[in-house]
Amino acid sequence: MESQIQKLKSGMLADLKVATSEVEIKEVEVKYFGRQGLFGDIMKSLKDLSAEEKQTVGKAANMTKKELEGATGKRYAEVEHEKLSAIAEEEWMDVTVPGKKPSVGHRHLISKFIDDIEQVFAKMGFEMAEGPEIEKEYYNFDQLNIPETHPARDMHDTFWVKNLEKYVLRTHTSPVQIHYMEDHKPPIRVIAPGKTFRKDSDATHSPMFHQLEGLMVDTDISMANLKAVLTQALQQIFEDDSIKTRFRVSYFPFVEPGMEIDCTCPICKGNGKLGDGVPCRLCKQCGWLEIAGAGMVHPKVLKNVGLDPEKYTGFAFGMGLDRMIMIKYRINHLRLFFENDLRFIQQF
Ligand code: FA5
Repeated sequence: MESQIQKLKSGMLADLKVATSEVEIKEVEVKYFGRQGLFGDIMKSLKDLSAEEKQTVGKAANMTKKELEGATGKRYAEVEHEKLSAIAEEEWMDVTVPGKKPSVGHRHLISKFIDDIEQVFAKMGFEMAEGPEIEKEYYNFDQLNIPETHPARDMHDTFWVKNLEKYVLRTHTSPVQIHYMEDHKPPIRVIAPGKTFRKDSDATHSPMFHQLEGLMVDTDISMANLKAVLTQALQQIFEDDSIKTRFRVSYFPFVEPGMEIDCTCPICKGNGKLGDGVPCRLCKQCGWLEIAGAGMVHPKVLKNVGLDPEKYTGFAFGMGLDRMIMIKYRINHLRLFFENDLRFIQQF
């Protein structure tokens, strides 16, 4: 009987040695100590022994069981340790290696330029205003005296909002004039930079571009004020005191008279050619660059917002900001503004 116990012991120890997971150890436990287990068979056969033998064999059997239970516990611990070591090996990392720096973006040149321009106008007492980019036809066209038949309303120029009748992506910042005059009484001195949208696309036209609207309304505003404000502003924006402006007659339904404003070319200083006689490519040798549409606010527009045109006059202008940035920073394609290539953006 004692040799049977020894055999069982070495059998179980061998089985435990090759068990490599908790499940396998459990199977070994069941094989030996389970209800139908091999150890149970030995205990059952004790009943056939003499009282004296029962005592010695029983004692030996109990001691062996204890030993085997200890060995099982040890094997569980070993397997757990092996499992954790494998995980540690797999997930090992060197915490002393320097981390990767997350790349930080850069303020876009257009945002920087708008901030700079706001500073220039703020010094002249202009406030900042905003308006919606998805605009009612009423504000974008009707209130600005742009009749239903005007070509600017044409599908070729304008993005109409589908399923939202009479809404457009604003084609200019001029509707902010109307919003502002509805909410404020003169004296008014305000600028409104923002995104505008038209069905255009080439090196100097993009479907989304930026404009800056300016509006000044009071009891005694004339074109002299417009000239003074814009000349001052352009000199500061281009950081060049020699810049001059000129007005050319033009037509916008919301101003009367209407004009295009040109400024002397900041590259050739209005000469049409550079110091060494090379023709100036920026202004195509004419010495002037078109900068803004402008004019005196049309009496009908003043009436539309409830202001008496006999009492109040005002000027308004709208600059194309992207073109001004192209001029100031010598950028030759609008596309560069919208590709979001950090190598470009980080230069400014
Ligand atoms: C206007 O949009 C008028 N609202 C300006 C105005 C305001 C006149 C107040 C009178 C009083 P215009 O369509 O000319 O005008 O556009 C103004 C400027 O926006 C242009 O000179 C040009 O610099 C810029 N611009 C127009 N279309 C584009 C485009 N597709 N891409 C980039 N810039 C553009």
